[in-house]
Amino acid sequence: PRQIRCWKGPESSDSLSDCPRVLITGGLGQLGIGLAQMLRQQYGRENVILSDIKKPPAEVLDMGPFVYADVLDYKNLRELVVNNGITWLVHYSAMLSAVGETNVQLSRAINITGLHNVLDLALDNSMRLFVPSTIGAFGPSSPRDPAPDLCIQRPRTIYGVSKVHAELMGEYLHHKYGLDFRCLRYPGVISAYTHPGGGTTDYAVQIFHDALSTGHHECYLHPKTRLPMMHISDCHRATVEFMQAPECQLYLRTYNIAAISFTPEEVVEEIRKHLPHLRVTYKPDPIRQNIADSWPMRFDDSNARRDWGWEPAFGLPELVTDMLSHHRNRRA
Ligand code: AKB
Repeated sequence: PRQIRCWKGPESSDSLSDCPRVLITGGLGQLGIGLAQMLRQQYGRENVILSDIKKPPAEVLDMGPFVYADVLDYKNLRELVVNNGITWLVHYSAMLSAVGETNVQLSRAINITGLHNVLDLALDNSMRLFVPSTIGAFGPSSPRDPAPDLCIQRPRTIYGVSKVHAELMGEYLHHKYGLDFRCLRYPGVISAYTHPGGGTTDYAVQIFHDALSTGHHECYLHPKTRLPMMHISDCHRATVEFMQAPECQLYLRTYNIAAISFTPEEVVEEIRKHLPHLRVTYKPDPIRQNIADSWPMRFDDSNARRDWGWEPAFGLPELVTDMLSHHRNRRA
């Protein structure tokens, strides 16, 4: 059963009052556009507003509403929330793991001060707030194979530290003031149309571009570095299903979600079933290798499966086939 009824189309007179009005921050990153598309299919084009500090490409403007929003500017955010009657806030604005280490101050501002702004806004305006966390919220002293929902978390990146802070602040405000805070720990997300930018898991996106363009990929991780990964459509579906889950089913406020776990060597082997001539060289980059070595190899997502029915659709063979066919279609 769903808590929120679906948008029934423009003719339905009672449909709009049942619909969430969604604002997505950091909307032009890897995840925002696809999530907006999925939400718009269910709740209507005008009920989902993408925002970012960057200028959107024309095709994004054609898809639905877009506004400028700077997560460091509380007044700007508040104006958007009030003027648009926002009820769900999806906070995608963040600096990822590897790039965060090159500018810790900026990362701290975006990932921590920005988070404080959306927490205050969500609390003051009774919004449901979704903040993604990550495999990066774990560190070398966490159990790595698999990492459960509740265990030691001592990450060694500013990104990880800020995500643990987000998990704890959101849960604190939920328990103290009833904030409807929801948080999923995402694995590395693999997408064909949008790029991540600055993450440790980005090789698993880049390798598909390289496989079909130059036929050569230089991997910055060791061939045997295993990390949890997920197809972007599984990630969007998990997010929507979790946002729609009735509150009474949520025994936790922060859940791991898992799909696949692979090493560079294993994804290469799978891609070579389609492209036997793919050439891969390995040149581990100390910063990203060090980060990856401190992260879980596998996620235990049994609580998400039990509480709100999470189930991934893409295994490694399906993911590889889908990524290659999207890239081929784009190139055709
Ligand atoms: C990163 O690599 O930083 C992100 C993540 C796993 O959170 N993709």
